[in-house]
Amino acid sequence: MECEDFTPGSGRLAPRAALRSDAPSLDLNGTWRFRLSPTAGAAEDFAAPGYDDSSWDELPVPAHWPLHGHGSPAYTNVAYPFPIDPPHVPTENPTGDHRRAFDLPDGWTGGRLRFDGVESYAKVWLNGHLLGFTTGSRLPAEFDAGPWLKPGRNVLAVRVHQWSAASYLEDQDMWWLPGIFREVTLTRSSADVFVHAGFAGGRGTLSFEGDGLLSVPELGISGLEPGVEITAEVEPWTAETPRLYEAVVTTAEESVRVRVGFRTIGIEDGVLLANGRPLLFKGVNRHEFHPSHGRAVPYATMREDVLLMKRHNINAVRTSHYPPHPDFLHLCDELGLWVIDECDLETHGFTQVGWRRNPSDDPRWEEAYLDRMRRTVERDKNHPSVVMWSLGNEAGVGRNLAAMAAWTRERDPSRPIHYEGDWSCADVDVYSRMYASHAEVEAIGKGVEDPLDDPELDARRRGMPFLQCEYAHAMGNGPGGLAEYQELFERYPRLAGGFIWEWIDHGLAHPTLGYAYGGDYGEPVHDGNFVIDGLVFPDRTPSPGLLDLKKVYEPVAFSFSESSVTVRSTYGFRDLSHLSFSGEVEAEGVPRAAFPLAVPAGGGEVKLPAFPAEEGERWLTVRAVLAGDEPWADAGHEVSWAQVPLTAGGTPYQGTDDLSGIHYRPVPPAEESALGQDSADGAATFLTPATYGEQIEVAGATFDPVTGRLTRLFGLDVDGPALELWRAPIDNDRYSGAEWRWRQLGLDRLTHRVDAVETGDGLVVRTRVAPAATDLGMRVTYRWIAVGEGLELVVDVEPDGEWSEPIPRLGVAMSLPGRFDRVTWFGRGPGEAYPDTGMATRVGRWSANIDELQTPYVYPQENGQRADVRWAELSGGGGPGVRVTGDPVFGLTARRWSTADLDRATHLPDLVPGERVHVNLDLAQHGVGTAACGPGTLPRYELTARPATLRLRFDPA
Ligand code: IPT
Repeated sequence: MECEDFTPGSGRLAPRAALRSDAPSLDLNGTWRFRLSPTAGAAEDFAAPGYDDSSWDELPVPAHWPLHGHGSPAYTNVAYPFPIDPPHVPTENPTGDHRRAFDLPDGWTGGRLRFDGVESYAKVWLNGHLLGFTTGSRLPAEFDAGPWLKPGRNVLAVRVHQWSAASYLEDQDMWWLPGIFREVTLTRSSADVFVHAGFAGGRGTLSFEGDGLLSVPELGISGLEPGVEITAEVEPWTAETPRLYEAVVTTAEESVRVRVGFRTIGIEDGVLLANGRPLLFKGVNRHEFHPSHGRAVPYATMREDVLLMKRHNINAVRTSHYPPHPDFLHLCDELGLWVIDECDLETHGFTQVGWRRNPSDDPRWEEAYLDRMRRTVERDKNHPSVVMWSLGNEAGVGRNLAAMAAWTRERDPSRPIHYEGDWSCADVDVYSRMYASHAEVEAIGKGVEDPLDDPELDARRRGMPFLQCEYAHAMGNGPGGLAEYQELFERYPRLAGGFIWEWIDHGLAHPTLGYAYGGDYGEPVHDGNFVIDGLVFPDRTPSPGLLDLKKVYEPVAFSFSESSVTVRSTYGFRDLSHLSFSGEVEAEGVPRAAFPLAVPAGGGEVKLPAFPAEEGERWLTVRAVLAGDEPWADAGHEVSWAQVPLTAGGTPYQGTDDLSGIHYRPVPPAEESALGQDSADGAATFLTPATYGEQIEVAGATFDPVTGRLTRLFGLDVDGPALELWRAPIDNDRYSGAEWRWRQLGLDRLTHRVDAVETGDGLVVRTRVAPAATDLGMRVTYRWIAVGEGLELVVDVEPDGEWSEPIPRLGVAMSLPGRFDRVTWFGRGPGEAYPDTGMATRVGRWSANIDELQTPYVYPQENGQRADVRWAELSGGGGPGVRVTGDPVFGLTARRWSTADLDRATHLPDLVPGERVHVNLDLAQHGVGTAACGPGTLPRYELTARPATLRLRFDPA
């Protein structure tokens, strides 16, 4: 088959820059005629201008045909969804024939047909004449249309094969989505320019390659000839200060506009520099994705991505794993993001056959590799935002990668070259890794990483800056460990930061499943929900992970003394004069005082007002917000903040304890309980066994004498708090094997044996909680006593047997009538928090309804815990409420389904509200980590089985 050729294309014109030209162009997007064939070999008669396509369907261009009712999407991560036998592809090769007629405006001559993106192989005819073919899905291709254009009506025909030899080079972790998914244009522009704009020693340098003359009216530059370098007084471009100058290059045929940003990227002493200053990437990996349109992303959506990134303190993007739509880079220039522009290349699936026949080292593929790199660099070379070229992702090692690097270095020596897949770094300028642990990143930061075998390569690599092109896998609940990475990135100059994996969940809108992931279209080979691992949900709602990232990436840091706050800027390229600062004091979450803070542009120590002495919990919150509108956010947008508790004397607390609350700290051994002291022989001193058949009453509560369970509380029908060790596994639990071990252990099916139910001043229920088929268990004693109108509960937990590994959760679960729908609490909020997440949350008084407490992870899993809750009131439905108070704090979740329901669900619509409200009151949870891909929970956030005490109080409210 011709689509099984190693050659990347034929008939195409040399690649050139994506430019804004005044030359006429004709937009050929819109409604085309479309026909899908199951194999590649159908007759090509449809290319003839007179062919009757009236029986064909209609299809929009740009689009992926599987998202318009023709065939289905398919998702694989590493695996190829076809047998590995390059360059061959299956006979079952969905093939989309596309046709459209267009009228040429009067007087039009010549022009190029430009395709900005077609997956994976396109063969193009104009008026029945074959123009050629192209591969390289996320790269542009231009054909000379001139000789075949006719006045009046013209007919364009394009045959697109889903599978081709090129598919072997496009094994990125994403949906396989064939189609003409970017614009088609007929343009009379043919210009190419390469503008070189640097910034060094406080001045800009400017020159260009190409034809014509360049002018920059704002700088008084006009008539600059190619190859002549001039200097100018300019403001530099940085992602923080994206200053652009409009340049025009005029040739005899056309004028092209290029927005010039003056900046120089360098590496000195192993430190990555921009304009001579250290450059720290606070980055994300961005795939192009829209839940209805796939990679045919509307402009407004690209803009939304950039705005969201800017508003969440993200300053960099790796365009994983292909060049994005050209407009995305214009937005990065304009709004300010550093970009690693990655070539459209991945051959990851060869890893599953021991990298045998990997195209990266096979000379027959060299031209295809070089073609992809040339088209990347030529298209995007004028963007100041693009500060590094990346050869691709996960393509193993080999000569073709070296050839790409050599060509790139020659063509554009101004930008460092990146590629992660070859740890020897033989062909690149920066040392890059993915998912390295904190410990390894620290070793690299210190320059004491394990050596390479080759001393020369080792010495070279040791002199390179380091970045994590992927880290902190944002799949489901999480990622944990962000703050600890950032601390390292900011501490060691060699570390140039990193890029979270990844920006968005690629969940496809589905009529019954909510969002679809791998397997939902019946794919025989797929990788399930591994495609749902973003910082924003498919509809771009920020997940808690993005909110945490915003906090971790914030550019202003605060520290407190007894009378002042010290403000430190971590901006690299601007001062603090665009921010306004203020402080606020809340007592138990109720505002008490608010005041402005006069912070110098360079930061520094600022005196705090004197706060009166007062008992009770008070917090001082300081904030930095935009003083005026920025192109990416309005005045008032919060950039950074910090909180500190006030002592009773009214000064910021200076101790080292985390007074925000639990944020899980090791559970101290069970303390002596004030309730029902046990005597040495284990018998209660003041308690007597309950009598069978008689309900037990303690204050406003009724207990079952057999199970010891609370059945009624303040007149409400409740199902009493009982120990639970289980959480609906999060993705990091599932993919790390922890879920499997926990299920083996039976933590999801605990039995509760009641050993004694004793009454006296209160009630004591002694139990042993354990799964079947093992001798491990927990001895759990519940002690209830009346306090005022309410009840106090002390739960003592004592592990029984050899518990050798972390447990997911330690807490009690109860249920309330379904009429409850609102929770007001004092603790961390407003969002969810787990031991190693929730940096975005702050101590305050919050209120939400039960639906709002749920985090809609596309794959349902444990979510929505409010941490460090001092007290919470559950109310609603017109009846009395309940107040739960922690001593000192507890973790709270409230849901309309049980943990078991959440555990069983695989898509959001599976979660159907039931009759009850299920409430978890937790002492601790195991950390979240990032083990779905990368390191697990850091040891300090592990929850291990050990003696523990949970103290709660219930009051009518
Ligand atoms: C890494 C890939 O580069 C990325 O595309 C994505 O698949 C990620 O994994 C997982 O979501 S590669 C992996 C072997 C570390």
